[in-house]
Order: sequence, then structure tokens, then C-alpha cells
Amino acid sequence: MTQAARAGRMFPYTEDAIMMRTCKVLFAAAAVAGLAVLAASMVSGGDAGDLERGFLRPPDAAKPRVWWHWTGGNVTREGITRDLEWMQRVGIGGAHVADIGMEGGQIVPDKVEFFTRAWFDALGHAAAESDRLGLELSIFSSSGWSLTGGPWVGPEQAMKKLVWSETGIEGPARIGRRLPQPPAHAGAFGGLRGTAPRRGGAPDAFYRDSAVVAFRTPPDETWMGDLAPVLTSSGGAVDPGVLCDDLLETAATITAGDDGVAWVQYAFPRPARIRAVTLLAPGRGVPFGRIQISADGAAYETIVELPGAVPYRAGGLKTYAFPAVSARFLRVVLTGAAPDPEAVMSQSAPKPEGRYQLAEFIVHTGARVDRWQDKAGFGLIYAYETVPTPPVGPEAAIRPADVVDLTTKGGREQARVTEADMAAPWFGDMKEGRRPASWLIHDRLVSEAAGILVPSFAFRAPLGATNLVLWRWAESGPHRVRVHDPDHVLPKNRASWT
Ligand SMILES: [Ca+2]
Repeated sequence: MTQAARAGRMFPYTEDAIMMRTCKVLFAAAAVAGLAVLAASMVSGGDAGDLERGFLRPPDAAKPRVWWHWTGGNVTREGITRDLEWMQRVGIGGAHVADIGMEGGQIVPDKVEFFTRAWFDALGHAAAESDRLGLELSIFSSSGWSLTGGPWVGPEQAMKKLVWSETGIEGPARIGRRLPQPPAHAGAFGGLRGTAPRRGGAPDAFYRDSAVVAFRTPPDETWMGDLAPVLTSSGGAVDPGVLCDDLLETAATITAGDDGVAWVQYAFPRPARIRAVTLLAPGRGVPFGRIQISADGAAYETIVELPGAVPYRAGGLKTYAFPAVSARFLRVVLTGAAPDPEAVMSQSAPKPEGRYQLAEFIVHTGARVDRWQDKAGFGLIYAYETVPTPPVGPEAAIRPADVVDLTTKGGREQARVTEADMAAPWFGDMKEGRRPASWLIHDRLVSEAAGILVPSFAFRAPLGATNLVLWRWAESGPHRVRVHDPDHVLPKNRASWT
């Protein structure tokens, strides 16, 4: 039985009844529309001839405007005139000049580079010709694909991307070493040179420090090397080193079978607890496929459906997070084709590939934000609500032992905090431009503790009441706060704990 037949059977009306109701509604709507047309004709005094004449010779305001690409400086005065005369002849009302730094199309010997004297002359000619021909002319605020950029915008004022490096440190210890400088390459993501634009990007041009962030590594975080997996694939030997070296340039090629399907698999010596997988694919990005796990290497369960590359701003690096699983085997199956054409923006399934390339394939035992690269703007997601991050347990959150207890004399002495500091009214200090004493506690302890437990000085708070102040949270959400307020002192809204 088809979907439509099922739906029809469940619907309380017969098809004839529906048609009749529809006809009545249409008739009513047509009657109202007819009155409106009649009223308009009476006011304007026009007739059906006006409508026909207007249709055959629409007024300028009703004519379409067109997007007029000036590509790669390939512009001449003669070409401008011929374009505009053609537009006027075929009934176009105006053009929007879209200057773009893009190759292709007809090439002219003397290119007109954006914002040069020759370019302003060409634009002035276009404006004069538009006036002569009665066309409307508008223009981008800048050259396209560089947004608001141009040669007069230096690297310091130009668009930038956030880059970082990571250093693992065994603690507790006082560290005096110099941290490695993050990459300063042009390109869409981090140090991935292969993602640099073909032209226009200034290589290795600009770098500045932004911040150093230190956090205690959650105990369930295990480096790939310590998991000691064995790598196999459906299409020949793969060097495991190229899949975990943080480089796009080094990639494994896996030949697909006749059905267009290929897989790459990690086998762990013992079951590993896994919460996320990161994949990096050159070219158009991570293809369609699925991530599967198995306990015995025979029966596999799909835990992630890979949605295929987004047609625009694909972004090759993706982290897929899921509720923690235990697995001896984890494989990525690449099918190249969507399971369902409707899942693809173009509404047509791509053909399966003969071979696939993977540049990185990393499993994470610690918590990650699902598709964090896309959510941070390095890629694109059309529907964010479809990729929520799974909640994490206490092993990935702040340990209570990291919180300094200032409700005890010993805790206060250890943290060099007095009761007077904590009780100091903050509003007056702040109003007079001073940093309140209670805030200085935060300034001094923020690098040493995840938060503090302090006596409550709130109005109506009973003796012995305490407040928990956290200034660091678990690295991934969503978070849950359970409010314990037996004395009913806190207001019953989020203001109490945000
Ligand atoms: Ca690599």
C-alpha cells in the first residue's frame, strides 16, 4: 500500500467531499478577488486594454534587474556598452554590478583591476551609458568574494581565522617552557595548507597571540596511540600514520568494490570506550557513509550516518559525537551515495565513487561537541537542531575536589581569603570604579581552582548557608544544574544560578 493510500484511508472525508469543500473555498475567494478587481477598475477608470498594454510594455518599475558579473578584471568600455544596450533591447530595467575576483569567461588583454583609476573610469562609463539608455545601475559595496576587503586593507585589519596549538603537560608542575606557535597559514582551517584558496590568500602573512587556555584533561581522555589499534581497510594496505598526523596533505586512498563501497577499520586489543570520531577528507569533504561498531568483527551496528558533503563551504574536517559506546572494532564505511535522494540538497543521489581518500581518522574517548568545526564557523550546517551534542556524565565534568572550600577556617587560610573579603559589599566599590574585594578572590583563585564554596551573605540567608560558585564548566554541554535551596532564599528563576 502506498503512503498516499494509507493517508487517504485515515482521512475522514471522501475525495469528492474534499473536492467540493475546495471548490467552495475557491469560489468564495474568486468572488472576493473579482470584487477587488472591479473596484480597482472603477477607481482608475481603466479597462482590460490597459492591462494588456501594461503586460506587453511593462513600466520601468516592473522590469527585471540583473546581476552583472565583472569577472577577473575582464572589462572594456566597448563590452560595457554592448552589454547595456542588449539589456535595454530585451526589456531589462537595470543591472547590479558584481565585481568578482574569479577566472573564467572572456579574457581581455588589458585587465581592469578593482579600485584602480581604469576601474573607476569603466564604472563611470557604465553609469553614463545606463543614464543614456534609461537603465538603473547599482553595485556591490566592494569586490565580491573578498567581502569588504581590498588591497588597501592590511593584514591586521583583514578577516582572520582562529588558530591554535595544543600541548599536553604532566602535572602538577610549574611550567616555564615556551608554547609552540599555532599555524599561520592561509587556508580554511588551522594549519591545513591544502584548504588554502587558489588565489588571493596571503600565505603565512599574519599571526598574533590571542589567549592561552589551560584545563585539566578529563580522566577518560586517551590518546589514539595508547589505544594501540590495528588498521585495516577493504581496499588494500593503509599507513596508519597518515590518518593521525593532523595533516590534510597526507591521505590514505581506499579502492571501492564494484558496489562503490569501501571501509577503513580500527581493531582495538580490548574494548575501547569511544565518544566521538573525527574525519578529514580532501576535496569535497567527508562523503556519504556510516560509522559502525562491533564487538566481534562480524556483526556491526551503525552509530552515525555520515550525511555527505554540504554542496557549499563543505569543510573537510568533521567530528561526530555520540553517546559513549564500547567497541573492539570501529569502522567507517564510505558509500559515496546518499541512502535517499531527498537527503541531498540537489534532490539527486551522487554516483558511488571508485575510490575514496581519507586524510584523518581519529577516535576520541573523551567528550566532544558534535560537529564542532561546523558550529565554530569552519563549515556549514543547514539545520543545527539536527546535530545536538550528547549529554556527558560526571567523568567529563569538573571534579568536586577542584573546588576550594572557603566555608572552613582551614580552607580560607589555604586560599589566603578572609571572611571580610567575602562579605565585602560589591555594589558601592563597583560604582566608584574600584574592583570589589569579593571579586579579587576570583581573580586570585581562578587559575588554581574550578570554583569556590562560600558562606552565604544573602538577605534572609540562615547561619551556615553556603553558595557554590563555579567559574569553569565541563567543556561540552548541555549542562544540568540541580538547585538545592532548602531555605527558599533564591529567586525561582535562572537569575539564581547563571
Ligand atoms: Ca593526514
